[in-house]
Amino acid sequence: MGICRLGFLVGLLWFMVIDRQILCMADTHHYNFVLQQAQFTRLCETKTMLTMNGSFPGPTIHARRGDTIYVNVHNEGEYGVTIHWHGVKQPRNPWSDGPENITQCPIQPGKNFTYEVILSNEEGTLWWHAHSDWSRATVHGAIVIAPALGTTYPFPAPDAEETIIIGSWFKGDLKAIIDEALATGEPPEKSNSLTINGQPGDQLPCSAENTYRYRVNYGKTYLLRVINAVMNEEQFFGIAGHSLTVVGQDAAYIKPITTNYIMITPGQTMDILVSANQTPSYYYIASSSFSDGPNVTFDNTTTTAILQYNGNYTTPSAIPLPPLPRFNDSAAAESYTGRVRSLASENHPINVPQSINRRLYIAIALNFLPCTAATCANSTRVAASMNNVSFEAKPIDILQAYYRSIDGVFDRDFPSEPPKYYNFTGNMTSIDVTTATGTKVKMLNYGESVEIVFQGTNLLAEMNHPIHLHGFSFYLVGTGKGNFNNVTDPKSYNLIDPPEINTVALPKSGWAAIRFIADNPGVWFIHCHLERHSSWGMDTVLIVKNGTTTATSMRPPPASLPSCS
Ligand SMILES: *[C@@H]1O[C@H](CO)[C@@H](O)[C@H](O)[C@H]1NC(C)=O
Ligand SMILES: *[C@@H]1O[C@H](CO)[C@@H](O)[C@H](O)[C@H]1NC(C)=O
Ligand SMILES: *[C@@H]1O[C@H](CO)[C@@H](O)[C@H](O)[C@H]1NC(C)=O
Ligand SMILES: *[C@@H]1O[C@H](CO)[C@@H](O)[C@H](O)[C@H]1NC(C)=O
Ligand SMILES: *[C@@H]1O[C@H](CO)[C@@H](O)[C@H](O)[C@H]1NC(C)=O
Ligand SMILES: *[C@@H]1O[C@H](CO)[C@@H](O)[C@H](O)[C@H]1NC(C)=O
Ligand SMILES: *[C@@H]1O[C@H](CO)[C@@H](O)[C@H](O)[C@H]1NC(C)=O
Ligand SMILES: *[C@@H]1O[C@H](CO)[C@@H](O)[C@H](O)[C@H]1NC(C)=O
Ligand SMILES: *[C@@H]1O[C@H](CO)[C@@H](O)[C@H](O)[C@H]1NC(C)=O
Ligand SMILES: *[C@@H]1O[C@H](CO)[C@@H](O)[C@H](O)[C@H]1NC(C)=O
Ligand SMILES: *[C@@H]1O[C@H](CO)[C@@H](O)[C@H](O)[C@H]1NC(C)=O
Ligand SMILES: *[C@@H]1O[C@H](CO)[C@@H](O)[C@H](O)[C@H]1NC(C)=O
Ligand SMILES: [Cu+2]
Repeated sequence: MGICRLGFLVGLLWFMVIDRQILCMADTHHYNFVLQQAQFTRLCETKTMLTMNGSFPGPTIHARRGDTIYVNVHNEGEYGVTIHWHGVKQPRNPWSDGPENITQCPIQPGKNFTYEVILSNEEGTLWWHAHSDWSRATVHGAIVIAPALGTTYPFPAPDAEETIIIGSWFKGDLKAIIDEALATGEPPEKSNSLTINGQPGDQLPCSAENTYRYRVNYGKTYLLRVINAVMNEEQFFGIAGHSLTVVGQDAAYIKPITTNYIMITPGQTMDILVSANQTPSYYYIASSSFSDGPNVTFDNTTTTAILQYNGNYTTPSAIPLPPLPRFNDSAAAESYTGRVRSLASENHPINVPQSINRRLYIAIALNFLPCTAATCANSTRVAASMNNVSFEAKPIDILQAYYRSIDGVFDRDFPSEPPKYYNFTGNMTSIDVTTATGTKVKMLNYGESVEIVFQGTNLLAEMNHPIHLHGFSFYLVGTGKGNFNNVTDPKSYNLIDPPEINTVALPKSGWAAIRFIADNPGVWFIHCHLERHSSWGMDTVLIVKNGTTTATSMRPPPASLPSCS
């Protein structure tokens, strides 16, 4: 029994005398995770791949709001891997955040590392995933965060709940795919199908028998925790014949949205209520890609699962599919995304910075660079950048280099605005498609109110990009099309109930403005969550300096961090 439960019993007594104050200390949980090779058969082929504990998706972590979770990760695989706890803010504790060579070096085969995953105000659904090369395709799982003891959901309690993870299936070996793409300078191959809870679904070859089925009872309501773990594609998702009531995103509650489909980017999570109120039968749960760039190769499969009512009825001869928007329907994606508002209630308040100390304007672009290695397929290679810097990882983590003042690992001059202004969303014929390269970080003072405007560009290919920030959630105060106008656009900001999220869908040739308080000292990665863009350098790092007290400073490193070879 945890301290929390003891506290709860005492609290119950107090409950009667003290104004509903249930004091409840956070609980701790311990998990053992083992990275290991395992065999899987999908799409008529068998392959051996890296997994957590032999399962795909990997094990679910359960906790309550405010708890701390210790996860000992033991690597029995063939190469070094790190794990990231996506959306967990990790106050003062970047040591356990996980991105490879940003906050730690990889856990090498035969070694282990215990992550201390510190929850604070996250409540709902998050996920964990490997954050080394492309291993996250097969190494990921859910983090389910229930309300703190003595509190409830801000909506009628569901009769049951389930985790729905949308993923990617590659027939080939993930490490070989990305290693080869980076060596040749060519775009990596696309996945062979999307999956729901590890299964392609019966629209795809050899997949009928194991299609994921979720059984429901007529008249009950279900909470679906939907996670997009896909590698390179944003998703449209829906359930035939059923409306979705979205109540949470990225582990923060939102004002309920009733819709027939969602658009969910890699990295995002959405909590959705579904009432089983239709004629008992079978209905497809389906997901297909939203990819609005010109001539972009993407996984165009539709993955399905079956929502299957319990009862005595004739098995339908045809199962209905939900009508999802077409793959390039930016308007459908943006209209769904534009509806999201924070719950912003008394029990779930928000704290949007109203005045700003620090402004960053970051242009996001795809580029070409000269390809000079012997392995290059062409004289150019595909690259990507933020503010005209294509990020390059180093063989030692930035956090350690910062903490131990090791010179020569990173530079502190990541630009606060694009080095050259041009019509970012216009005709690019005369714009230089190359980019600088480097390991540049942006330094922030503790406690600053930060606004970052991400600017999508039309360089090589305009498209929606899911931009993820580690160490924080942020308020999405505005989005728009075209070039950001720093005089007129802020006038339309939502400073009342903007969504509090950790991954923002930056509209195609548009902009997105986010705000947060830099109250988490540490080293925090920012990157596009389309894995190929991140691999090409669409990344940067924020370093938030210590405040003036211990409670506003980074914690010291744990005893046994993986060593850098
Ligand atoms: C993972 O496997 C290890 C070793 O078999 C086991 O001790 C641990 O409980 C498993 N973890 C989960 C979350 O299933
Ligand atoms: C984990 O690694 C530590 C050294 O960092 C070692 O002492 C310990 O035995 C390892 N635990 C397991 C389960 O391998
Ligand atoms: C897309 O590809 C086609 C055929 O290769 C080409 O004609 C067209 O210009 C391309 N469109 C863009 C926007 O790059
Ligand atoms: C998906 O794309 C492939 C080409 O990569 C094409 O042959 C196929 O018809 C497309 N399928 C669908 C359902 O659009
Ligand atoms: C199911 O319904 C059929 C016809 O409506 C009936 O014959 C059968 O006994 C029912 N089975 C059960 C298990 O209720
Ligand atoms: C989407 O793609 C189709 C071709 O597959 C094209 O006909 C249509 O114009 C495109 N729509 C938009 C909004 O680009
Ligand atoms: C690179 O070269 C290969 C053939 O070697 C060709 O098929 C491909 O289209 C080229 N890619 C680019 C981006 O030029
Ligand atoms: C990270 O550093 C290790 C050395 O500890 C190195 O082997 C690995 O290639 C580096 N990873 C990246 C992405 O640079
Ligand atoms: C930028 O380019 C777009 C698309 O061509 C155009 O509509 C817009 O007017 C241009 N903006 C400026 C300021 O030139
Ligand atoms: C883009 O600019 C080039 C030259 O600057 C011009 O030749 C071309 O017609 C323009 N394209 C569009 C779509 O405006
Ligand atoms: C607004 O944008 C212009 C360039 O368009 C830039 O020169 C100026 O510094 C910006 N002002 C602020 C407050 O960011
Ligand atoms: C920040 O504060 C921590 C704890 O007080 C201290 O160990 C560390 O040296 C300080 N500086 C940096 C750069 O982390
Ligand atoms: Cu991430």
